[in-house]
Amino acid sequence: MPLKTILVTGAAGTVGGHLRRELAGRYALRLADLREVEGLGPDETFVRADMADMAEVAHAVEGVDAIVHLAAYAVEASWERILPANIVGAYNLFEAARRARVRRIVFASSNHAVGFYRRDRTIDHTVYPRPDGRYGLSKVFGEALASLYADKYGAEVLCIRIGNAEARPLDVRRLSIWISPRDLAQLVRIGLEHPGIRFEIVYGMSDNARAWWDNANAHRLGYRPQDRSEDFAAEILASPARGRADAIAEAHQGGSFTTAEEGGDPFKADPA
Ligand code: 15L
Repeated sequence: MPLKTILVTGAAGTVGGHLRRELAGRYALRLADLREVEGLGPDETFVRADMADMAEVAHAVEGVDAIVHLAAYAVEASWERILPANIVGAYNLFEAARRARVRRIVFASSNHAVGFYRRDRTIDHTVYPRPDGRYGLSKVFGEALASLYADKYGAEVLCIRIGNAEARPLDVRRLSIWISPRDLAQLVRIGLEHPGIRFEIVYGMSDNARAWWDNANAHRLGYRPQDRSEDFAAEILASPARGRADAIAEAHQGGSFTTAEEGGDPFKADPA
């Protein structure tokens, strides 16, 4: 059986790198990005694509079996950055997929779509969005776009509100929202393979004892996370806190995004 061809947009980013490693050998990956993707494996090809350019997106989508849409400006930023990369880019991707009759899409949403929920509240996939900035707002737009394309055009979309996908949790907040690369890959595979998906929202987190999210919808779809943030808790709680103390950020799930302005997440270097 030939491998299914999956288009991964934003493949040169951090999450793209994790998924390439985890999904190697299972799919033929067409890797799209503005930046060249390094070190292509035997089942990988690269296509340069600016998501804000419909013709380039249409070219990237041509002939694939399904799509994992990661491409985005991935921290809080100015409207001038978010609009083309995240909003126009998401529209172009869904519309190009519709025209090319590619139904199955995994959309990388973010915890920042609901970042203004307080940490003392447990939320599930049905809550009303509460974005914590322009970046979070663009992820709410992507989820709404997915809903429209599912209802109106028969798209099949799994939206994953990713917490923080890294090899290990980075700080106290991430103990609640961390997802390991292999658990994220499991969710992406559910999005690509699970029969009968129309429009679903799940949270992208591992088996985290300090979770703020009820991930019953992911479990209903068969998700069984393998990793636990608690295994790193003692070490993280013993290390000095990073960043400035900020009562608003500390009270809300989105953390520093809730008070960030153009500079984005102060724990991440903003390339701007
Ligand atoms: C995100 O959505 C960002 O893309 C990522 O860089 C992290 O900042 C993450 O959220 C987080 O909330 O930790």
